[in-house]
Amino acid sequence: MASEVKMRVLVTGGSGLVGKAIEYVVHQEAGKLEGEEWIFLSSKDADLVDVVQTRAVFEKYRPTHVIHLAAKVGGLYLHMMENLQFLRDNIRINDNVLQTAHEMGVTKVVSCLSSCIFPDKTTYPIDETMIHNGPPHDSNFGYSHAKRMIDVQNRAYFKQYGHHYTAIIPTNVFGPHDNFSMENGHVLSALINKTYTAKKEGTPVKVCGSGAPRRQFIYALDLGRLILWVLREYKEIDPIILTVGEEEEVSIKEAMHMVAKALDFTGEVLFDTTKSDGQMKKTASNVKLRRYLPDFTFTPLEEAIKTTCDWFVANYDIARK
Ligand code: NAP
Ligand code: GFB
Repeated sequence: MASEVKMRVLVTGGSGLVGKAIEYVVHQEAGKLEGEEWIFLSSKDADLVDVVQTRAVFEKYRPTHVIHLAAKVGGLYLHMMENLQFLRDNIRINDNVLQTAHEMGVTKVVSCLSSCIFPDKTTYPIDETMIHNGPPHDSNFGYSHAKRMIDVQNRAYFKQYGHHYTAIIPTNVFGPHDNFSMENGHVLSALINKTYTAKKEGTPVKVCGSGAPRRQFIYALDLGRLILWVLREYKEIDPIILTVGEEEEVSIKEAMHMVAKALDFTGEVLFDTTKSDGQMKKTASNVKLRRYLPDFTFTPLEEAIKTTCDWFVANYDIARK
């Protein structure tokens, strides 16, 4: 007799950087418990901007739990060009997923915010209580406002229906299966592709901006492990920041050096100061996370960058770029 399904988890955005990391943790690190079913969606299964397709895919899989990652995503320079599309697509995707989850009786939803949605003018470190304290950085105001509304909507579902819909707030994520586009990707993936290409062609690497901005990077597999903990153990509606400690923050210049070392690149590195630096920093506190998980071990940044570079080189033909 088939065993009873206790939890059926639908992962929206399951084909992306974070979704693939969760899939790895679930299938390769024994993250899946007995009686669980995991479904990883891509936009080919359903365009979640469209409510009819969203309902159809929920009807098909009838999840009890949802990890909601699907979003229009991009690095600083794509945001600067397309704030309107980031706002509209993400508002629609998020409302379609949350409302359909509600209509179909989903027990728990874990959605994904981002540390770039916090107020631009703020004190540091930023913590979970500050999300709505002022306008976000102008470069990605569309995405930020759409993401902030997830937190508002989660609170409304709890107030009106007692639902346990919550959110996580990762800082900058990177790892295998990232989008390595030199134009539209996030900084580490773009720099990995630029450096690999520069080494092949014997040209300098062009880093955008001054190299002075600072970022807290979290490795996608560490994030995947933490998201499983949130799904199983985290009981709050209020969001939780998932990241390394403040002391792990590095400058873009330092990150570039780590990429160059990992790819054994000894050529020239140029800084194109005609390009925007974006937010100079958005240092986030992981004190709340540490209260829950004092012993969680993060992969050291240099080691995770090396693994990501090795993955990119080995999978160059299939990597998104
Ligand atoms: P990603 O690699 O670009 O993946 C995005 C995922 O969303 C893909 O699976 C994509 O499907 C799916 N998707 C996009 N538009 C869709 C649509 N209209 N309908 C259905 N699915 C759609 O992005 P990621 O870095 O994994 O991001 C995952 C989550 O983490 C997002 O919510 C993002 O805002 C958040 N986040 C990311 C970072 C970061 O640094 N990367 C930092 C903080 C928070 P296809 O593969 O079919 O296109
Ligand atoms: O990852 P990123 O694009 O996004 O990083 P944000 C931008 C920083 O890296 C800026 C520098 O300081 C850039 O000047 N940089 C240097 C580069 N070279 C490059 C390059 O080749 N490509 C890119 N992209 N940057 C994001 C939001 O902000 O925060 C995202 O836009 C996401 O949506 C992420 O939520 C967490 O960190 O500035």
